[in-house]
Amino acid sequence: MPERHVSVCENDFYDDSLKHSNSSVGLPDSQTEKPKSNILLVPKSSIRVIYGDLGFLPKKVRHFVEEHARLCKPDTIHICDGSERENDLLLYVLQRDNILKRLHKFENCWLAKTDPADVARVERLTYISTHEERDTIPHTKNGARCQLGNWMNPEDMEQELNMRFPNCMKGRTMFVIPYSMGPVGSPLSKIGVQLTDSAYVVASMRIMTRIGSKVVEALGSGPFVKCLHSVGRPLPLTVKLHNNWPCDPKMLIVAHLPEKNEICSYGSSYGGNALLGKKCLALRIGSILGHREGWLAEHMLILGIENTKTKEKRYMVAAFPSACGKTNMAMMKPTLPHIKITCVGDDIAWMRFDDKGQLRAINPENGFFGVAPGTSHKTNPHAMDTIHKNTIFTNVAETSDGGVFWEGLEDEIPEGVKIKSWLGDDDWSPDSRDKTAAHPNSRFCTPASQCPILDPAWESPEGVPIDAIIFGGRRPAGVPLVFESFNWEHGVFIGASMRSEATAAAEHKAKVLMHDPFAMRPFFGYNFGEYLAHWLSFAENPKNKLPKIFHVNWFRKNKDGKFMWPGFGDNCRVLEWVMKRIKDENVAQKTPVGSVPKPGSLDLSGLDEKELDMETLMSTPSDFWENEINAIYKYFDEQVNDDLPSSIMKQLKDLESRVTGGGA
Ligand code: TSX
Ligand code: MN
Repeated sequence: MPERHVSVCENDFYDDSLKHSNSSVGLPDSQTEKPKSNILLVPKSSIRVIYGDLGFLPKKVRHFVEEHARLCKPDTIHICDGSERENDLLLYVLQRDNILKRLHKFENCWLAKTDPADVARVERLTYISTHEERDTIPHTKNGARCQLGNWMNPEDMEQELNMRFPNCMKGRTMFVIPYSMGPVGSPLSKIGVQLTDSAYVVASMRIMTRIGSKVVEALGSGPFVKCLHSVGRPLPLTVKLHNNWPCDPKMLIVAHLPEKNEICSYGSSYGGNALLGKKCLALRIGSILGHREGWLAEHMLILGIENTKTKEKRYMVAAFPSACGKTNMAMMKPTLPHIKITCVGDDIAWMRFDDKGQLRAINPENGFFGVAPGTSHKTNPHAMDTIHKNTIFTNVAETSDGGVFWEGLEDEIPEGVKIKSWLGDDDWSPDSRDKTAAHPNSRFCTPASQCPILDPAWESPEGVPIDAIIFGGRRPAGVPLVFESFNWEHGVFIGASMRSEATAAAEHKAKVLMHDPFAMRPFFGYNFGEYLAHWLSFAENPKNKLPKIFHVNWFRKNKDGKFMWPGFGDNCRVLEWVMKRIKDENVAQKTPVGSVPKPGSLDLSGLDEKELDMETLMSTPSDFWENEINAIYKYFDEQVNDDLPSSIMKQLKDLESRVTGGGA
């Protein structure tokens, strides 16, 4: 790519823009409501709009910008149009300020290193604020801490926000990002407007969502989610920054105010804390809107699967907790020659039953924000082919030839190339002081359009038809490779009972089974009991063609601790079986837990069948399941308590009687 990014002079550019811009934020005009208390009015023209024009924004957006400019007091305002010219300017500024470094090995690729204290979502400080606590979370039992979200009352929340946002953007530019989750103009899409004082956030939002003037046009006078984000470091600085990365982890908060259609995030610029379209809007606020409007916002990948022999094509969604390889599955390279997989999305699905009763899904995102470590040509070749241009990497290691490195790429780095770890050790080796070269939560942020197996219908405004819903988890024991639910209610129960092996905390190595219902535990926007009732309600409409529901487990281990299933591209064999079940082929047999493939019905051609113990891989040991059932009882009782729908409790009791042989 040309060096033109560097040749753009930021000051000239902004000064030049200013000549064409005559708007500014000052005293409220006649159409503006008087600002609420403790906002000091500033004289007209004290906050210059240096890019774009406030006058081109819909009145409601303009008022939102003006009100928050008066609150946060940025020096200047930049209204994003989403143009290439604008992106060049942002990349120039980010480079000049040593926040992004160009990776010369690739085309238009960039490396960001954060403050080591700002590297992940902070669930503990992520709140949903509603008048009624029970609208947000179930009442727990036995004094248990609620694992299904954090609630704060609106009065306390207002105080928390008032401690942070006034004057928080002093000396900085406030960017206004109009963005669409979902294709611009699709009836299934939602629009947000994010105010942020971070150019890194703008550059990332430009990849992960659709931004700019086309969104403003589509918005018109319609509703939008108000999103406010600040790094929490007004200028001049009062502390020394690490890696020039402004943040204030001590004051971090991610607040959702569904009753005001607002999201406020302070103190972090990292992914899910700061790119407010993704987890905050598309999942937490999205699930609330879906509950209200009769649709589903889910933490699911969407893929297409085609059998080129029978010419049949279907779409499926799948929900997995973290560390199960969801992005790998979304872009799977099948090992069966007659199976073709296409990718619609790797993280979020917005789904609704159309007027014919067909479930349809869109991917509200525009890019992939994937975990880098573990991604390689072996585990995910299509991701590797996606990220070699127009990508922002965060907290990965760099190589002396201007490339990137992370754990999992050991076999892919050229001879003689040196590795500089994310923490700055510039001759890193596996026995260096920095334990890993890349941070374990390091990311690539890359446009979906570059994925070589992107589905042709991935931006279809009506969504793709969904015929199977797959849940999954990392289960070392007891859980079969695949099983099918007996019906919709049983399937909802399977989603509610999901567990997955995870490292309990960064400092402990021990793996424990964590409950993660629907892989949504950190992302529920409202009471999980009501969420289950919402899922169950789709069975009440006789018009709805309910998709079949499955559970998969790629991670079962044998007595020697070895994985029993080859996984990765071989998972297409399981998906092909799912496809047969969609067509009601007689290839399933009942177990107490669900229906598993009949012997011989999974295509295992090309695999070393002597190495595969399919019987054990599909088994449902009753001692294991009795323990599992007890853990689910305890979880439902303590965490969901009175809000658990009775039919879900009945499903658990039915499972228990099937497992114990009808005794209970
Ligand atoms: O992503 C994974 N998938 C899904 C792929 C479509 N992973 C990686 C998980 C970490 C994010 C897997 N790991 C999968 C899997 O299906 N299966 C396993 C376990 C496994 C690991 C290695 C081997 C087999 C199974 N075999 C060899 O290494 C030779
Ligand atoms: Mn996710």
